[in-house]
Amino acid sequence: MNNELINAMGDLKRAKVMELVKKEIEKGTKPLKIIEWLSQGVKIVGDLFEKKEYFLAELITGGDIFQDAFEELKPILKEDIKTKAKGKIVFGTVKGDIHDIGKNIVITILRAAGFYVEDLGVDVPAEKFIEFIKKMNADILALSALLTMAIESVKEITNLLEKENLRDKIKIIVGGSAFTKAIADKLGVAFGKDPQDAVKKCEELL
Ligand code: B12
Repeated sequence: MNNELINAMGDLKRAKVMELVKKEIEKGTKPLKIIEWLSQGVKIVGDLFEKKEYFLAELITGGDIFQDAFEELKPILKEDIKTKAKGKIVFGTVKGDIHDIGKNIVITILRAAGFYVEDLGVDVPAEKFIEFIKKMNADILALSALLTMAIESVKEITNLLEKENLRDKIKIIVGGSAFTKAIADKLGVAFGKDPQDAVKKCEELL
């Protein structure tokens, strides 16, 4: 555990975060491990925001530093993924939610693992997901949501899939801090907690 890195991320010390990330890369630490530490640091940012010690500007900075650090890790991520998979995935952050850092990480790793992933972006309406599922004849629908209220958008998507008689033809996986396994179970969908879990669950779903 690199507490210095976790705290530098939580304290929004961009230069320190970048320096420590580079050091970890040089040491040969696995990129997914570094992402785990950065995520713990960004969780501190979220918690301080909740306590009103940080404001929107800090939230934005936190996301931005994470994104910068992730760019450093991207080139070495591929080596960290071993898998047999392959299938077509439609991926997006659901309507009402614009968080995409986690989504982008999971997509990078799924692609590195050999999946074809169509990234529909953020704040994606249910109809657009359905359009792409049909167009691509996709195997899996992957949905990201960090806002609790965005869970409603997932229900809207599953309802529309039922209406279009597509629900049995597509597997659904959700992730992001709005979800727990219990919530996913209630919705009748799979849950992935991080990029490694996403690869594992998508392989199982196929
Ligand atoms: C950075 C950030 C922002 C940035 C987002 C920048 C961006 N481009 O994404 C900005 C500043 C824009 C933002 C805005 C807002 N935010 Co914000 N944000 C965060 C913060 C600090 C970090 C999120 C993050 O990027 N984490 C790092 C990534 C790597 O982690 P992750 O997203 O969880 O993803 C990982 C896993 O969940 C998983 N995963 C993610 N998606 C998927 C999908 C699948 C299929 C799978 C399998 C796995 C998976 O894998 C990822 C990698 O490990 C969180 C705090 C937190 N604890 O999450 C708050 C947080 C999510 N935000 C929050 C809020 C309230 C807001 C705002 C409403 C604030 C406001 N007043 O305007 C707006 C909402 C705007 C909107 N409509 O969406 C709340 C949500 C509360 C709730 N439960 O509803 C949080 C929890 C902060 C808090 N504690 O209050 N935010």
